[in-house]
Amino acid sequence: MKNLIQAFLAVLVVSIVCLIAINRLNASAGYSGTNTLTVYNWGDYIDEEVIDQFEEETGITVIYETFDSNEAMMTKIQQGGTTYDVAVPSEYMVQKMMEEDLLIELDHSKLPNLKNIDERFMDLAFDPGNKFSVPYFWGTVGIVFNTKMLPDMNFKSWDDLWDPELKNDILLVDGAREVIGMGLNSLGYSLNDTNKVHLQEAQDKLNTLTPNIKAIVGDENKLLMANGEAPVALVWSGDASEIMFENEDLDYSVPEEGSNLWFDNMVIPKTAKNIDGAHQFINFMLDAEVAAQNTEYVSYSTPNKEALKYMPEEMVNDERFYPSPELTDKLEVYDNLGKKNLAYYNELFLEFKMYRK
Ligand code: N2P
Repeated sequence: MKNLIQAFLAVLVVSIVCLIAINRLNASAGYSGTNTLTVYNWGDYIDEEVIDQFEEETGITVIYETFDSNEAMMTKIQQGGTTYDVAVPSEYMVQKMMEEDLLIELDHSKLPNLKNIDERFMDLAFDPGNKFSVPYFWGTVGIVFNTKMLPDMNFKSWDDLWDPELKNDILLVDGAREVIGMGLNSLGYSLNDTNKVHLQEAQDKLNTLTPNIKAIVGDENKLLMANGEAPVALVWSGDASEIMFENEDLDYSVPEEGSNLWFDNMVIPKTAKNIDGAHQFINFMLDAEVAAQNTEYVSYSTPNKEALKYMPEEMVNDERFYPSPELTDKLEVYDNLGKKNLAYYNELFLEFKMYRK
């Protein structure tokens, strides 16, 4: 009997030790639903120290993955292979995800820091009442250029890019809406135009830009511009802002014919496993000091009005990156054009990329 009890106790102790070990392993390898959070964001779009702080404060381990276009992000979420807890789509993609029932309604009672967001960026047409999304960064699309390498140019017009002097000089951001949009804007059409004749005209016009294009790139554009390896690039404003701190010869212009005003937003996809953790993460990112630190690092424009108080004045007062409502009113926000039209934009963009080869 004594032996039996001893054996039973031994088995019990071994089982408990095993259970503890398995638990620890799961937590560190990211298998435990409640102790990990999978975040899906644009490349170069967060200060990793902020992630460390969140992990320390909450004990949640963040698994962080990046994408480089709204379309790539959407495809991955639809495939459902990875269960993302937080993603960061732009406004037109938020709307598309809402329509396709891919998002969880946010619990505002778990997001007290939402009060820090400037009202100007709340309750926008793509998500009335911010039911599904909260603002992360915002900005414009424009041209960053090197004033030393191109002393006679100011890029007040999109057509300046077609100057034959710019042979093999231009970097384009690798985005269908941005590039086709530039073609449309340069012809005086809307960024949300779905008229196939207009879109064809835009593609034809873009094809004539080919001799001036050096490359169509992602985040590498920043290094090439900062190092003076290219004199001009079509970029999102925050990329310009970041490299302008590194190279004072650079300037940024939003052409007068019009351009895009965009908003990137945090959402919780339906695939989420850790909905409570996702709210904690979003609320953490909305904290004024966290947002200020993240903004100084990333250099994009923050919608967090409380964060502005902790940021350097020269950053906050720079009208190129914090344009007034009078200026932004003249810009266009992308509409969700629907599946067919979006696919058509992508097709035109792919054809344009192939035309260059
Ligand atoms: C950051 C990209 C920002 C995307 N690298 C603008 N929507």
